[in-house]
Amino acid sequence: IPVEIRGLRYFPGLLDPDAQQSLVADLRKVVAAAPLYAPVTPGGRPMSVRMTSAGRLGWITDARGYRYEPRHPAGQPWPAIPPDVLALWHSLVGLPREPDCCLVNFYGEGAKMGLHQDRDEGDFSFPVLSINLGDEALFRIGGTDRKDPTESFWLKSGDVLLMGGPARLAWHGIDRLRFRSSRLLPGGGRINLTLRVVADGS
Ligand code: MD3
Ligand code: FE
Repeated sequence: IPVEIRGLRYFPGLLDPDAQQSLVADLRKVVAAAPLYAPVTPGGRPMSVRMTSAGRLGWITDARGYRYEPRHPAGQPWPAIPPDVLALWHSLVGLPREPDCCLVNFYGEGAKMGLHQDRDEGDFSFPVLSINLGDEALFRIGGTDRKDPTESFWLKSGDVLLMGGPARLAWHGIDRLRFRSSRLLPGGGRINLTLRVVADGS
C-alpha cells in the first residue's frame, strides 16, 4: 500500500528481512564482478558515496562529465541485473520495458548526496525505482524547481520508492545516515539501488 508524497509513491517496509538478505547476497555477486569505485564529479570533487552498476548501461561520473556507459571504469561490461531486482521492477512498474541500469550506491559512515535532479537519461517517461537496504538515511525531496520547498523523511531498510510522472524530475538528495542503525550489513552502511530506463535503443 503506497503512501503518496510529492507525487512519489513510497512503499515503507515492502521488503521483509529475508528478501533484504537475499538482495544483499545478489549484490555481493554484482560487486565481485563490478567493484565499487569512488566517483569524482566533473568539477573534480570526490563523491562520498561509492558506486557501481548492473545492466546494459551504468551511470558514470568523471572529469569528462556525467553519462551512461556500457562498461565499468576498469573495462568489463556491467553484470546482469539480479532476477529478484527485475521482478520487483516488473511488479511495481507494470510496463513492458526492462530497466537499462541498476545503479548501486554504497553509503559508508558520513556519506551523503547533495540535492540534484536525475536528468542524464534520454527518456523521462519511465519511472525510477529505488530500493533501500541497511542503515537509515534522511531523504529530502522538493519539486521540479530547485527553489521549491523540500520535505524530508527517514528511509529504512526494505523501503521502496517509485518516482514517476512529475516526481521523475523532482530535486532530491540524502542529507545524512544513521550509521549502524541497521544490522543488515555487517560493517554498517547503506545500499541504495536505483533502476532506470535510460533511452529507447540508446
Ligand atoms: C526522486 N540516489 O542515485 S534514492 C541517485 O539514496 C540518487 O542513493 C539517492 O538520488 C540514494 O540519483 C536517492 C531515491 C531517488 C532516486 C531517484 C529519483 C529519488 C528520486 C529520481 C527522481 C526523483
Ligand atoms: Fe538521484
